[in-house]
Order: sequence, then C-alpha cells, then structure tokens
Amino acid sequence: MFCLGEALLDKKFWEAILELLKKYNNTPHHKDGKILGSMTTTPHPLAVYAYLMFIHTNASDPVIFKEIENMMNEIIYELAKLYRGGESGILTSGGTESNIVAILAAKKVFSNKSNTVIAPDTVHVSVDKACDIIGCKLVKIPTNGNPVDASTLEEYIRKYNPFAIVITAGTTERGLIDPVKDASELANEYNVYLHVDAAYGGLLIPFLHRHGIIREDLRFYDGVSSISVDFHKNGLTPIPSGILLFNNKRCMEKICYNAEYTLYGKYCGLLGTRPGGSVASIWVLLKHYGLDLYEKIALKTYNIATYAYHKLAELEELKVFKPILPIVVFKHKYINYIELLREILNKGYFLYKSPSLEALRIVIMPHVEKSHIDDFVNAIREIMQ
Ligand code: 0PR
Repeated sequence: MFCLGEALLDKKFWEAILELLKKYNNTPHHKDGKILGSMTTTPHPLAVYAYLMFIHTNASDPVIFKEIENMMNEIIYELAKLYRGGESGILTSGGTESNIVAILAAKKVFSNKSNTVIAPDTVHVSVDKACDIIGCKLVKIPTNGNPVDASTLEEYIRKYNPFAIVITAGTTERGLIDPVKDASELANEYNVYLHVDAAYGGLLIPFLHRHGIIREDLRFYDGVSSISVDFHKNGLTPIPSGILLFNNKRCMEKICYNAEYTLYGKYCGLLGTRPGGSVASIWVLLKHYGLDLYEKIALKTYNIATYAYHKLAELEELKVFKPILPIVVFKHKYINYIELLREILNKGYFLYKSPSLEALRIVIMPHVEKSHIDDFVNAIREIMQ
C-alpha cells in the first residue's frame, strides 16, 4: 500500500510535490470573477470535506457501502419534499447521464409507441446524444426561442406518437422554462413518458416560484415521470454530482441490470462504479443547511442577474435579454457576437455563446459578485470605445 508515513512530515517531500503540482496550477479560478459563462462554481468546503472523507466509496455498492445508500435515501427524501414526489432515484455523473438514463427508462416503459422522442429545439445536446446511443429518433419542435406552448406540443404528440417527451426547466442557452404543468397534463392524457431536464434550473425554480419571481413551478405533477437536477451546478458540490429522480420505482427498475457477481446483484443507471463521495457531499449540505441554502443561492444569483441586466442595458449599443433564471444573454447591435466574444476572451473573461440568439451568455453562479459584474461591464466599455 501507499503508506506515506514519515514522508508526510518531510518538508522536502512536500516541496517537491508542490513544485510538481504548481506547474499546472495556473488554471483560472471562479473566485477571480472571470469565469462568467460556465455552469460551474467553487464547491462548498464542507462538501469537499465530505467528498474526501468518502472518497474510497462506490455508490453502486450498497452492500459494502450501506452508509452511502442511507445518505442517498435521505437525499431522495429531501428532494421529494421539494418536488412533491419522486419516490426513487440514482446518483448520476450529471445532466448528460441523467438524460440518457431517463430516455432509456422511457423506451423500456413505453415499448408499444413509435421509436420517437419529441422535445423543443432548445433541448440540451445530451438528448441528441441519448437518442444516438439508444437508437431513437429525436424530433425537435421549433420554438423560436420561447418556451414550447401546449397546443404545439399536443400537435407533435398526435403526429409522432412518441414514447417520450423531454422538456427543459432552465434551458442551456437562455434559461427558459418549458411549461411543466401543461406538459404533464398532456403526458397523462396521451400516456407518454415525460422527462423534465432541470439539470440547471432544478435548484432555482421551486424557490424563485415560491418568492413570486417566476410563474412556472417545478414538481412531480401527475404525468411527470422523471426530473433530473445537477448539484454540481447550483448545489455547490464537487463534479460529478447529478441526481435523476423517478416518480415511481417501476421506472427505475427498468434501468437496473443484473450483475450477479456483485454482492448487491445489480447495477442501476449508465455507470458502474460511481463516486460515493458525491453522495456524501450533497448529503452533508442538505443535513447542515437544509434546502434553505439553495433558496439563498437562488435569490442571490437572481438578484445579481437582475443587476447585471440593468448594468449591461445601460450600454446603448447592446441588446440585453431580460433574465428569467440567473442567465443574462446579450449581443452587440452591430458587432458580430463571435467577434465580440474574441475581444472579451482577450480581456481574460470566459463567456459562453447562445448561438440560437447570436448572442453571448453570462451564467450567474453562486461565486459571482456584483463587483465582478462592475469589472466586466467596464471591460465591455473599454472594448466598445
Ligand atoms: N441539461 C442542461 C439543461 C444543461 O444545461 C446541461 C449542461 C446538461 C443537461 C448536461 O449536464 P452535464 O454537463 O452535467 O452532463 N450545461 C453545461 C453548460 O452549459 C454544459 C457544459 C459542460 C458546457 C461542459 C461546457 C462544458 O465544457 O455550462
């Protein structure tokens, strides 16, 4: 075994190791306020501590690591309160795996339907990936950058007889919220699997709705089969930590495979070995702070997004889209957005694109402060001078 023993006390040993690591330690850090486009953030120190404490554990083995299983059950219990339903779920590596697994479950539950998934064209690329892997056809509903409307959704259900509908609660490029309740009613009426991709919006929407900031809510309305939510986005836990919740155990059983050679006898989901540390990191934050932590984050990020919106809107040359969730999208009225992005990157900032709007995307994650926005707006002013 790697027993460091005496070496740990040896100053020279540490100097050598640090020297080695430092060569690669020039990555940007979220706290510098320059990473403004990515849905990543600095994990909470307690979450990191818990992750490290359970770093040796495998969340796919509830026999050896039954404590992880118990933590997972408590997480699901808490989330079931938030979403008012969802009796079972698995840890995933994030929104991509969650979408793939949800569509796989749907295909197995509704094997009598056509081999088609329908989704608004704002859907995340991982759904294209899922259909490629599973071998299904993905029909995208044109939305013109708006949440899908119920009558169009119904028209597509009638036309394609899909086995699954995927809608998004917090779209990647703009933070739009598809109508979860309307879609759930249609899913019920037409007996179709409805997956709600809330990878980004899952920890924001219920709280912003509660505070009257947004109209849409996110819950297990009758007809919603699964909801995915990523804790490594607004949940302050280390990557990878996604959760896929199912409204009933029968759906979840569909994505479990026999593995008789293991003590548990089966594996659920896409991954085999998966990090128990991720479960521990979600659990410790939920235990210590409760859902209040996420409520605070939702309100803080939303307020800063509103601040950023107003600050950017002061610049006449920009067209700024009003934030729905804490995503601020903007474009220059005359300069092409790719060209503008190049200038912004030259200033040391990292933004993403919203290609469907030919615009740029700022995601206000928990690490973003008002002062970061002020500095960024000054950088934009300099570019435009
Ligand atoms: N669903 C939605 C709505 C998302 O926005 C994303 C990720 C996913 C699913 C997939 O989640 P995972 O990346 O956890 O599998 N949105 C990230 C973003 O827009 C995707 C990303 C990831 C982008 C890595 C770039 C990158 O390098 O920031």
